[in-house]
Amino acid sequence: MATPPKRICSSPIFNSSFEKTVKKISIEGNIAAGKSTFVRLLARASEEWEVIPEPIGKWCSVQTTENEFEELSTSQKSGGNLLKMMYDKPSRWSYTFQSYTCLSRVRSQLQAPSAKLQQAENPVQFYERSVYSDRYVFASNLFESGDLNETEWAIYQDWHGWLLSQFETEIELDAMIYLRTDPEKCMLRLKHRGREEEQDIPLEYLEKLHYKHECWLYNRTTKLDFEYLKDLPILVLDVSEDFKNDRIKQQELIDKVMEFLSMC
Ligand code: UDP
Ligand code: D5M
Ligand code: MG
Repeated sequence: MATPPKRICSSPIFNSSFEKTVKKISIEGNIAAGKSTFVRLLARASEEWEVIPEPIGKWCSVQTTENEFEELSTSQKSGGNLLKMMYDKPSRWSYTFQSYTCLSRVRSQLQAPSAKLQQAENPVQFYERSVYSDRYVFASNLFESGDLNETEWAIYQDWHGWLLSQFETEIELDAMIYLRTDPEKCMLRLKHRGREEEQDIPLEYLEKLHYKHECWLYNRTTKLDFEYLKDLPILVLDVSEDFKNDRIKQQELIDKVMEFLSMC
């Protein structure tokens, strides 16, 4: 299902008279829906497509600034595994986690296209998730579950809104792709992936995140604070069936993405 675009899709990467445009698309979906698998597919599908994976490695091994602590060993420089800390003690670490994920996503979304992409006729950058899923899925859910308190949620929304307004034109997306599948399937995939930090995640958490995604990207009933997001084109792809090992299914998905891109 694709909603028609109501906004011109262009993000200037050159300010010269030879203005080229790069489309910025985020890939959204629940934990273990298949986003990383899907972006790897996209990266192989076209020379004109570049993917920016979620910087999860940074969250699992927070590093202190090297220059400041030159005398420290590598293990001493590590600020720890923030993902694990958040899952182990969400009421203590959720706010810290949101500040760090948002910082790393802003950095990712500001990343200039590669030299190769700048030569492309129809360049596209695909991001695994976005600063918007941070807020409208995760942070909002953590607030509702009491792991962010009223004060933290208010401060978060204040700086999140302000920060994005400062980088508005550079960060704005042209469209989103929602990889939709039920929470039970995500749980199976999560267990299959076996990421250590996530092994105690209950199905109930995935159900809550699923509901957040559905309200935001499928039913489009979430109250949004960024005007342009309200009309953003969204392609919904059902990924309940295995596509990782199914060439035909993969091609079907790529075809849908190509058709969608031609409309936005
Ligand atoms: N996976 C799978 N079949 C699929 C898609 C994903 O078996 O069609 C597996 C994938 O190999 C991984 C797990 O499901 O072990 C979660 O996928 P991924 O890491 O891509 O999900 P993400 O969390 O990035 O959405
Ligand atoms: O997402 C990677 C992991 O990171 C997964 O355990 C969810 C978690 N994550 C990602 N962003 C957030 C925010 N903003 N808050 C809390 N948790 C988050 P995966 O879906 O596996 O690629
Ligand atoms: Mg992933």
